[in-house]
Amino acid sequence: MDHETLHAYLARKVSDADLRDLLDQIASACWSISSLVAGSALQGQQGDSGLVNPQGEVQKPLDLLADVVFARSCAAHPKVATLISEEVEDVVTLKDPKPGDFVVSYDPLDGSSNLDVNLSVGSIFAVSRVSNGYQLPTGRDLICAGYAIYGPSTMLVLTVGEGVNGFSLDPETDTFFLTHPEMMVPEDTAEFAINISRQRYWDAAILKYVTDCIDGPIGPRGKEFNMRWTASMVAEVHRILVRGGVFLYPVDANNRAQGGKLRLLYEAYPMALIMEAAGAAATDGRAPLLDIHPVGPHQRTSVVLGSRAEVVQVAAAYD
Ligand code: AHM
Ligand code: MG
Repeated sequence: MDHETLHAYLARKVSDADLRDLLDQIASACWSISSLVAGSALQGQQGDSGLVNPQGEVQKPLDLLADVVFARSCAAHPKVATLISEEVEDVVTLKDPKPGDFVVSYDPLDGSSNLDVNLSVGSIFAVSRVSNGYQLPTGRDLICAGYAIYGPSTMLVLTVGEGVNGFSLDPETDTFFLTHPEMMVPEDTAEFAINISRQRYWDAAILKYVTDCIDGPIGPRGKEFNMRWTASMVAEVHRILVRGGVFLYPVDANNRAQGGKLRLLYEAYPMALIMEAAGAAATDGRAPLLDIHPVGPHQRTSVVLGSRAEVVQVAAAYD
């Protein structure tokens, strides 16, 4: 085995020592969360906590633990000024923000409905710099984004602006090694991901796009499509990075009042930065997700991301 460590990769690629240290801290938070996830049944941390998050969703014990781990790791860094977490109602100000300080937005444990059934979950994060005294970063402010996936193996997938690189956690040494350099999403795909149980709520455009895929060779697309849905965005994005595909969680008649299902700052933005850095696209069906202006920390959005040619097809269905 001759893989570069995450630490060596960061030393080579990230010139700002503060950002490098922050990414090291985030990686160690992900390593801790990976152990918590692996031990959750033995530690009696499955089931619901009986609490709800700011969006009224039931929190799992591990949602809360992962949030504490993530927040502590980030707060230990002297230049982190602001934290925005899925599990915390208000934006947390850690210090008087100075220009160049960091804002970290994160979902400490995404897809946590998969925990009790032992399927992949993950952590999602984005880093930006404090700017203009405005608390919420826009998508184009992000300087780095990534996710950790806790699956058959634990991986950290990262972009520091250009390119996307995947690091696998070696359980023998508790070290992340670069195993998936320069991940790129193929432009074309024949695999889509959507929660089809919501079909009766879909807009006409989504219904047309999915119906055309399902019609396969006898429909307008003229080819066979496959479908996957893991109910874990990290797992969907990881699959798309490895073998292509398109993921849709659109605004529909049932979630329109909330603005959609997935959250802009700590779910959609980070995955959009990763997709764009891997040659793929990420939109709300029409416009790039990174161009949406945030108005609240827990704002939701429609999400369509993955292989470029399919994202274009969805946009065409909306037109
Ligand atoms: P969460 O942050 O509460 O875990 O919700 C986000 C998750 C995504 O990972 C996934 O794409 C989606 O919710 C699944 O939703 P559904 O249960 O409607 O299939
Ligand atoms: Mg989430």
